[in-house]
Amino acid sequence: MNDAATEIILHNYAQSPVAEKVRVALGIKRLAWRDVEIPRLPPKPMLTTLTGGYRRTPVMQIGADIYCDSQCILRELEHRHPAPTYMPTADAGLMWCLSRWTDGPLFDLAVKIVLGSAGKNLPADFAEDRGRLYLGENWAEGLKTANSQLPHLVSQLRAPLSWLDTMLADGRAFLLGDAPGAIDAQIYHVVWFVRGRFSGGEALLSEFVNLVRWETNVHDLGHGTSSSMTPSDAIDRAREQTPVTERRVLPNDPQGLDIGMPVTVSPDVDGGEQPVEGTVVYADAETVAVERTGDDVGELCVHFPRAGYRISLV
Ligand SMILES: N[C@@H](CCC(=O)N[C@@H](CS)C(=O)NCC(=O)O)C(=O)O
Repeated sequence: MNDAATEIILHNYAQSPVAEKVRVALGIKRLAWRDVEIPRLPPKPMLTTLTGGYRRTPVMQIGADIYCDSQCILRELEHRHPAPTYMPTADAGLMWCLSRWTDGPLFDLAVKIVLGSAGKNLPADFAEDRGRLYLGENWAEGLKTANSQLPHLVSQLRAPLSWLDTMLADGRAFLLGDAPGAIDAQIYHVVWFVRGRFSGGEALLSEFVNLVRWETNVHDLGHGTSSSMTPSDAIDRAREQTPVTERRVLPNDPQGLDIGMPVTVSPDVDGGEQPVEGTVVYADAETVAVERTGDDVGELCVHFPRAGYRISLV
């Protein structure tokens, strides 16, 4: 396969903590990738042309295959580039389970701390977009609650930080030992977000010297090697390539999914997001991939995690 078919393209922006998770993950595997900058706020027409409506950050593209959500992205990177592995111990299953907590409740807590502490300093359009995405329809109320409960919210974050700090006191370089793993990136992105965007972040983290040493180790892994690409070149790439996803649905699918079945897929949270429409190409316990034909881009295959996503039959 030529470079165009296999080159990793990451649609992201610098300030995104979830993109930082994936950039660190690219660094762990020392991969080369193309960096497409996307807007921080919708509309994101060049991105949604590829995804069919999914608007979150980041999204990975390889040829005409589009991978939504960092969970799905890390899994695909591990599949295509197995060494060095994201799972350096024999506990991969437990690590995936733990990542449901880092990517869900832990990240949501950090978002509440960052948005709640920023209060009136948040630009109105940003507050409205992220408020609705993370705090539901009553987001304005949610922001006030987060602001008034800030000390409590910080106490909820301080506990896991203290557990990790105690564990790291044995001098290990990374959470699982000498080698970095996916879980380092999955916890690091929350610490990076809190340090960079919560006004009390520095003070909170300074309590944890072992965690700060680990943070430096993860930071020093770098982000692999990136070079920029324009959004329109990424769209051209998708048009010129064809999806490589295998057509297969594993038995015992709880939703009775089958190849060719029309479905919609969206994050299983109340974020007011547009579901992606397509027909099932691949489904197993952890992934679903749907085929769609996009304006200007032809046939694409869009991949999502099963855990955390809702598939509706149409
Ligand atoms: N579960 C998703 C979460 C992605 C997410 O919420 N990303 C944030 C940025 S850090 C986002 O999309 N914010 C709104 C935006 O970028 O438009 C993942 O792991 O990729």
